[in-house]
Amino acid sequence: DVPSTTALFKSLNTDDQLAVLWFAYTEMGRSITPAAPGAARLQFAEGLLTSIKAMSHEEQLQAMRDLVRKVNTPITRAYGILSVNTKLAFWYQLAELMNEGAVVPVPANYKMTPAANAVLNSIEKLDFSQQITVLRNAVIDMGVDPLA
Ligand code: 45D
Repeated sequence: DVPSTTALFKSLNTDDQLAVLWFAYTEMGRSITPAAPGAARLQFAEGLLTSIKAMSHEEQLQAMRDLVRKVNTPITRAYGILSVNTKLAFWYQLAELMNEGAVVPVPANYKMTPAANAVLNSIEKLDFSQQITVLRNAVIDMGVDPLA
């Protein structure tokens, strides 16, 4: 269910969390698109996406790891003030940019760890709205809330 899948996700290490998000995106991508990850919402993440696009691949990966690990940086603080749906739309947009080659790709031969794979399987067993809830739970605590 949603709580156990969320807990499993949060127990993963940083790279496993990024990998699960990536493969969830590649599998959900087509079903998410009609729901149109809030083009309007993305205006609030535009500056953040622009900064990330300007980075080297290495820095892009580091920025994403910092978000997962809640390392305090200008990027993670900018993320921290976004609403949860904008956070999701931001991750979705990053994944699209990965597809376009503007953001560091997952290596073609990358194999998920068994732990990451177990979480992805458990996400796949949920219905679409539950999957979205798990993803919201996954991204809501990432980054740093500058007001906290
Ligand atoms: O070398 O607004 C590894 C709705 C290690 C509607 C790596 C919605 C090895 C309302 C870490 C693997 C609710 C539908 C490298 C929105 C290595 C609304 C790199 C929902 C390079 C927004 C890994 C939207 C990397 C939804 C770079 C459901 C991984 C959106 C990067 C869902 C992973 C979005 C990324 C999802 C994953 C986005 C960027 C699932 C993004 C996933």
